[in-house]
Amino acid sequence: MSFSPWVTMMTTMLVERIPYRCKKELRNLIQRKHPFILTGAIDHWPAVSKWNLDYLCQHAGHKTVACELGPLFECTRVTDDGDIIAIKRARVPLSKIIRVIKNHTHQDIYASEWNIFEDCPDLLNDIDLTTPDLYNPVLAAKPKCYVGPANAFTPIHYDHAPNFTAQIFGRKQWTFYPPSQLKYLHLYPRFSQMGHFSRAHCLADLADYSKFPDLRRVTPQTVVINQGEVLYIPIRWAHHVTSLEPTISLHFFWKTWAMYLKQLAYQPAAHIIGGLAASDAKLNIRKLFTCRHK
Ligand SMILES: O=C(O)CCC(=O)C(=O)O
Repeated sequence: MSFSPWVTMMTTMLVERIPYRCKKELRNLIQRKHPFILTGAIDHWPAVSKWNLDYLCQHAGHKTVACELGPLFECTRVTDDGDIIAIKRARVPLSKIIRVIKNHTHQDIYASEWNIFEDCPDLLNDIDLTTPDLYNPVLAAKPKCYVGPANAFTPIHYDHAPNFTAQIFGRKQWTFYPPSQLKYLHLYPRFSQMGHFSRAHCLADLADYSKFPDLRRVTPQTVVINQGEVLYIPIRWAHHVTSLEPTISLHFFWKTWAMYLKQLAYQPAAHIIGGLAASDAKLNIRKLFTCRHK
């Protein structure tokens, strides 16, 4: 039996749910460079049973956290060649953000990229950086926390680094586009600051084929990631994300060895004086583990 290329493409695009077995198998899965959802990998993390909006408020309510106010692109002015002029991000006490999320008074507040373990090292006791193997001390960036309301929306973009997202509380819907389809996503000019974002900023834009005709050619795949699951997002897989309810997630970005070596080659001086982002990650893990074991 032979399948048409279209059927083959649809089949190869599936984002599978895979039970976590061991680190070796996880490393093999990463090599496939395809998103997947890992189940049963963080069931032992106290965070999965303990964390919710009230818990974060109790432990970190007094911390001031960066958040988006309003849909990202309504408050972001972008020039014709894709440069950002301004992003409306504010620093707001977490307790206030959580009050807004709980009272449904405003859909458009989203605490994003919060370095939660720097602010609250004690919360490291609620996760396990060693299982599954989410944290490579040399390559990792600081884990980032996102806290937002139902319908919080992150517009289509792709990332230059791979990422594991651990869904700690609530559910999120992710829609993926493979790297081969980036050319249909109406991206901003490649080397501009917005080069990894689509000009289609919201769900209405995605359905507007008169404005974005190439979007007819994409075959997105949508998955829902549940509380306690981990999603792997390879580099250059574009995605947009909608929270289905109030959510808390932890995002673990890291560089591949190829990226790390390229960075070393390009920035030897920075490396010598210890200014590399990766060294920052190295210092950071030391700090993280010091906090964890003290
Ligand atoms: O969870 C979100 O809203 C966005 C996260 C994201 O885009 C990412 O981790 O690459």
